[in-house]
Parts: sequence; structure tokens; C-alpha cells
Amino acid sequence: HIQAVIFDLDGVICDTAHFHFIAWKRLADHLGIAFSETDNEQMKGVDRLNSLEMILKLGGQQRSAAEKQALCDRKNADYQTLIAEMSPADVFPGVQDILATLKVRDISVGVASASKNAPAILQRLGLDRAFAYVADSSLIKNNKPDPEIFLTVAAALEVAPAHCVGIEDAAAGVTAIKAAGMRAIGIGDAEVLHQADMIFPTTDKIDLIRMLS
Ligand code: B16
Ligand code: MG
Repeated sequence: HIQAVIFDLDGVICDTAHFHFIAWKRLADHLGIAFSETDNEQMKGVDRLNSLEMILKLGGQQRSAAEKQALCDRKNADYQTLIAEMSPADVFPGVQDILATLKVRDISVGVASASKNAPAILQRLGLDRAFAYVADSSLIKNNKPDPEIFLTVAAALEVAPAHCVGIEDAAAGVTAIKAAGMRAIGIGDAEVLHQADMIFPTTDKIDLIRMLS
């Protein structure tokens, strides 16, 4: 039976996925590269440098390692301005109810976000003490779709992967959860997230009984 639920952050707990898109779109414009929401879909859950590589590839452009670092810093500065105003009101509907139910049922909760901004965002949302463990993505060697981050959180929670559920809005994230040997809940488009065991359109539509049984 399920003993732990591991949440992605961007797109599951709050709508930072939208801010990532805006910041990447601005950077792509700056580089003269066409970049759509469909392109962005492939980048969800993908770490910062690899996301930049995907955009450069779209434009058939190449940059040195130092230039890439500067472009990543530029995007992140822009992104941090966008998220600066976030508050507890930005927690997606349904999240607090799910956390309350899991607590009553004594089910552990963790966060597996590829974002280096995750701790700051959780703090702004008033959720910095809501999770037993939040992965430090700077310590993760292989990013989503690799299962490492989900396995790291499961190990920290001391729950075997077979007894964990992972919740993700990104195709790369769902792939990571399945590769970790966990039950995968997809939030969003059923076509994009077809690998998931269950898909709900938004976090507040999660059927907890189904998810946990
Ligand atoms: P940062 P998640 C991911 O967060 C985002 O989906 C992805 O778009 C972003 O590039 C990545 O974090 C890195 O974020 O630039 O803040 O370190 O969905 O895994 O919570
Ligand atoms: Mg996400």
C-alpha cells in the first residue's frame, strides 16, 4: 500500500511552469529563436542548462560553455523577478486538502523538483515546513527523465519505491517516476502524459481514493 507521496513543484503545487515559459520565451526572443508553448512542453521538468540547450538546438545555434552560463543566469534573473511576488494565495487549489488528508493517513510527503529555486518558492507559498523532505536538485547528478531525484526522495523518506506515488505535470517527470518503479499520477494533458498510471486535468481534480488504493 502507498506510504509516501512525492510531489513535483512547478505545475503541480503552483503555476511556476507558466513563469518558466515566459522567461524562456524572452530569452529565445533575445536570441532570435522562435519558441512556442508546444516547444516549451518538452522542456517541462528539464533542468536549466538542458532547457537552454534545447532552445539553442531549435534555433540551430551554438554557444560556448561560458556564454551558456551567462544565458542561464539571465533567464534565472528574469524568472526570479517573475516569482518574487508569489504568496500562499498562489498554492494551487486542492494542495492543502491533499496534504491534510495525507497527514491524517500518516502518509509521508516529499518534493522532487528539478528547480534550484524550489526552496525559495516553497517558502513564499508558506509550504516550507509542509514536506518531510525536499530534494536538493543541485546534488542530483542525473536529472529527469532519470529516476534519481524520485529515488533520492523515497530513500530520504525511508519508503520503498513500490509504496510511493509520484505526481508530475511533465512528460520527463512521468518517465522518471515510472523508471523509479513508482505509481505515476499525471497532471495535465492526457496525450502528453500518456505514460502515467492515472491522469487528472488539475491538482484539485485528483481522486485521492483512486490515487492511494
Ligand atoms: P530552475 P519541476 C523544473 O521544475 C521546471 O519544470 C523546469 O521548467 C525548469 O527548467 C527546472 O525546474 C529548473 O528550474 O531554473 O529554477 O533551477 O517541474 O521539476 O518542479
Ligand atoms: Mg513540473
